[in-house]
Amino acid sequence: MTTSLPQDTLALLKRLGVAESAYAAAGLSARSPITGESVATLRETSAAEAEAAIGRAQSAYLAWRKVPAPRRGEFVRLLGEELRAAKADLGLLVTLEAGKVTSEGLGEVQEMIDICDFAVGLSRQLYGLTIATERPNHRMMETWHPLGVVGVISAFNFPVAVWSWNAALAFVCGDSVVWKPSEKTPLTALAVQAIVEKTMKRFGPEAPAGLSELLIGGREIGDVLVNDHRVPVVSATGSTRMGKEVGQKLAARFARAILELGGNNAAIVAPSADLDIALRGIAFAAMGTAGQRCTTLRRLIVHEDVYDKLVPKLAKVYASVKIGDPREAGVLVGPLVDEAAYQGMQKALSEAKAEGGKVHGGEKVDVGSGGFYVRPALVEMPKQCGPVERETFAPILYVMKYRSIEEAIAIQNAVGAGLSSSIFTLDMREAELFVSDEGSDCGIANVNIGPSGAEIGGAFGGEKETGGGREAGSDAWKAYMRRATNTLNYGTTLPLAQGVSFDV
Ligand code: UN1
Repeated sequence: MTTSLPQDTLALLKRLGVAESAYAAAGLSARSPITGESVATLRETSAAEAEAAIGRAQSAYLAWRKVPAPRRGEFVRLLGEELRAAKADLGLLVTLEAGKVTSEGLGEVQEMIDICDFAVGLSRQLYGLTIATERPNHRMMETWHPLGVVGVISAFNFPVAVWSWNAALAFVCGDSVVWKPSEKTPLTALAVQAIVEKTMKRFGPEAPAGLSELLIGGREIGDVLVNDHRVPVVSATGSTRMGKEVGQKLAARFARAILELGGNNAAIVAPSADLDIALRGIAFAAMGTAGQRCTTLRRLIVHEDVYDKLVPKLAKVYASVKIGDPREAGVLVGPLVDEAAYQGMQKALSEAKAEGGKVHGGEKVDVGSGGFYVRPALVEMPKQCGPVERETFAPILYVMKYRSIEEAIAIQNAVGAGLSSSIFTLDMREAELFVSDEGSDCGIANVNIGPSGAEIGGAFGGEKETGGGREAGSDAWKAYMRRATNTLNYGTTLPLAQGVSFDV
């Protein structure tokens, strides 16, 4: 690369329409994991500014809720158009700031476009039910109404898509959005905010100022959002520890929480599995995004009859996968986000060794650019214990043996997190058992594909310590609206429900 990373980044920000005043100031340092160097510094939002932003968003909501939902859908359609136009630049910015390989950076923007398309259709389908009533000449129905300001707290690993899953739905639902992105990825957030502002201009005065607000900074500024009574729902993506704190604060003021927390996702490889498909599915799910997705495959539960066929092949793939600058063609594994991620990985690996694990890979790789690059680790474990039971946000895949499908499902379910899971099998009974009531206890359960790489349309999220939130598809929109049950009497008497009489 001839030009410097900071130069490339600033040129991209400019092309994406971000005003220089937004990033050329002392304060928070935005680093690229590609080299570890600072590419820009930004001023952090103060608590007073955050409160003012929430106030603007609250006023915006009061105006936006009056705009008919299909018109709000038109706004999101335009947002999708702007994202299509900006895809190459925004995708590259994701690569620079989060370290994702080119196709994954672009894929993340595609996911934003997809949720916009989904939300446009949804804007004409915010249906309520009509319900049979026991009272004559009455009608009972439910109606859905805009909720208010939606708070979004997102993580570095999907620095823009997670915002869009929430924002696209919130906008069609008649809500405004206040976003606190990860302090590790503020630049992509500035770019998205610039794209939203451009869309608002195109849409015209019906889009109120304050419809989309951005708070730059760390946890303290996130807390302002979480504790503000004008914010009836907060969607928070990140660690289980973070979600526990946020969830409790929201509960204390009876606000809604949409929590997308840690995963400790497993795949079962059954004796009948198509091992070529399994190998490719496992490789992408475990090593893609350098193991930094919440849906990353972290535990592989392999039937003892196929273990010796699969694991050596997998070890070969691990030994040969190309690691390096995520902008380079052919590279599949980019950098870890920072040194702390690297240390966390090394700690988990030495714990695994102490528990009897046999480690392939995991070492630091010098790609000549600074940054924290590692060879993904494949760790053969005698049983599920120690670090296998928790999420380490790095490319470590623990492999274990099983004998019966019931045992495999029990191992799969025996961890705190409940996000995603999969089984590789051609045996229909096993596949059906895995997705049945007695099967995987996760929010996502797949057959013959890995646990990561979910598409827009299905509800995304998980159970147990993953937090229970659902986003990005199905009826997830309901979390961004309030439901009212309405009973209307068009008769000339007043019959009471349950046969109660109250004659005055
Ligand atoms: C996340 O890791 O935070 O299913 C979200 C996937 C992506 C989203 C992951 N569509 O892997």
